[in-house]
Amino acid sequence: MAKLLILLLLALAPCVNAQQTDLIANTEGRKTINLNGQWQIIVDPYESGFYNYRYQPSNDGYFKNAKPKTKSELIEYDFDSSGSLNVPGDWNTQTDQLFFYEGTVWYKRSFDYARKPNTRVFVYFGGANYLADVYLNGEKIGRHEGGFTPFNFEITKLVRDSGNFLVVKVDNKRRRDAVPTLMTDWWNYGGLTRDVKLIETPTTFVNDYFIQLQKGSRKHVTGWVKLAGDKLNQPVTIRIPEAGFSRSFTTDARGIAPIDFSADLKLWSPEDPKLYDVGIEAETDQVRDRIGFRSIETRGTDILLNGRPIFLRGVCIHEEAPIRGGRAYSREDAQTLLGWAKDLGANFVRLAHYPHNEWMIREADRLGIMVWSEIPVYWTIEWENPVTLENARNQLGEMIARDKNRAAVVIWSVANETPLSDARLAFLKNLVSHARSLDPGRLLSAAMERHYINDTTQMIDDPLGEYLDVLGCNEYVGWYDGLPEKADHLEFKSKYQKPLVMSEFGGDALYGNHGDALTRWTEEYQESIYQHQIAMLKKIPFLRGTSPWILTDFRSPRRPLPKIQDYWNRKGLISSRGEKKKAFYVLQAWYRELQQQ
Ligand code: GCB
Repeated sequence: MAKLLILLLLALAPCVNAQQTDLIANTEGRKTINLNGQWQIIVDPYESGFYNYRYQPSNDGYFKNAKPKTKSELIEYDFDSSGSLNVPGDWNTQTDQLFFYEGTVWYKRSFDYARKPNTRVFVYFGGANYLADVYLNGEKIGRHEGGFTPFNFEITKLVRDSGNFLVVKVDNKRRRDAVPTLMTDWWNYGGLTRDVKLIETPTTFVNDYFIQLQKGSRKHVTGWVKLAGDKLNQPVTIRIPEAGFSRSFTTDARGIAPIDFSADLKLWSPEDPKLYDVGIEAETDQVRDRIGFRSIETRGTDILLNGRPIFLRGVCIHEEAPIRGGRAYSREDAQTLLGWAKDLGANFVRLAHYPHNEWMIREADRLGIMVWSEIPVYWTIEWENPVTLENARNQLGEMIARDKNRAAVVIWSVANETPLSDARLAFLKNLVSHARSLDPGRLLSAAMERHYINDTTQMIDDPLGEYLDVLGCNEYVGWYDGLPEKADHLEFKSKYQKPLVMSEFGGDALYGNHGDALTRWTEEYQESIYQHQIAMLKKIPFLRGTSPWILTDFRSPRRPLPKIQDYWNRKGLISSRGEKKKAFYVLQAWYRELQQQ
């Protein structure tokens, strides 16, 4: 009972980061000052910049950026003569010394900023893996947990005209109670991995908005606008000039105005990814965005885009930079990865296993690629820990906050391959209802497991399926589960009358390694998996999408086999250097065939 009460209280708590201001969701449409570039860094494995020798938090840690004032003063660190790292970017691939490092690195960047009267200023981080403590001019301004979602803190009162120093302690130690937990199959890239910027706003500004088609409708737009500041009660106009639309709404005492209107809009689709310029104009602030409108729903075992059944021809992608390696963070990275997906014939990508940087979503919007976006509730999370649940809820909320206006995102996924238990079901049901309350329009899914009910039948009956719109299912027939031929005799059954996306299948091949189709790690073996898998998948009557594992090879500490893996998961259809393996063409041929239908 007590546990239930705690869970309930936590579920009602608005945000895990008490000091944090609401996310300024659209940073593209406002005035920003870029803080990317070289930051000074101090590697601090013992966290002695944070704790004193009695392991108590210290009052004059590295965040003070102190300098000796006399020749006798003892100060044992100095940002300005320490090394530097590029931001955005992970630390692991910028210097060999930090390749396997998991711990704390301090970042410092100095800047000048002449604040104009009647403005507010925020510091915005696209992502910091995993735990970030942020200080400005020696004062703590906030903490953020979670490696893949954005956050911002207001610095209006602290910022000065010149000589500001922003210090961030970034700690990527894995923890049993964290999200993700200790065990994953990807590299734990640490650091300020995404863009950092200052955002300048008027005193009362458009903090956030949600402008999308109402579920089930292709004309009716609903949502809300939210102002922050002291002039909360204002008229706000939504303008879509190209559609000849303009309508005013009035925000209430909390600064919120529900939005509700009908408009004749050309719908967004992979064939025609139409985006409109949308203006959100209050008296005190104006923001612009590029928004697409489309409907997404399910009917029986079908997925309907704009009312028409579709098949999701997809592929999974990790957020790793092609060729350069390390975390992807730029528009060019997104263009390369999504360009390869297009080349494959994909109209859909599963962005595994955490929210990717915003460029990916913005580019997908522009290119007409549907997106499955997920949070790192992966494998064996602490299902009974209310703090873990709150952390997962917060990451889910931040993912939805950033991308809720992107037409490309059609599916939010709450988990990947999580083992059945009552506690896990309660945890994931909580996430499902949280996602629905934040975004009633999109489809919800999770990558689940299945099990054999006899030698030739796989059953999908995970109790979580009842709460999802789309069933996601990972299977490795031909790799972890028998040889490729095994797929020929397999049948899939489902307890639910719902669409299935085969969210993972595949196997490893080292590019350029050739042999016969039964020799592990060869391109021929991987090719054979895809041939047998595709034949099997074609026979599943309720299959409405596939996202095989995975577009490109990616780094993983779990994959040490010398000369083959060398700490890479080799299930990519493309090598880390951009070379296409044989299986790529097998999948491409099938996707072309599907495209003709
Ligand atoms: C899975 C996981 C994925 C792994 C993959 C593999 O089921 O969801 O994160 O990387 O298998 O290669 O084993």
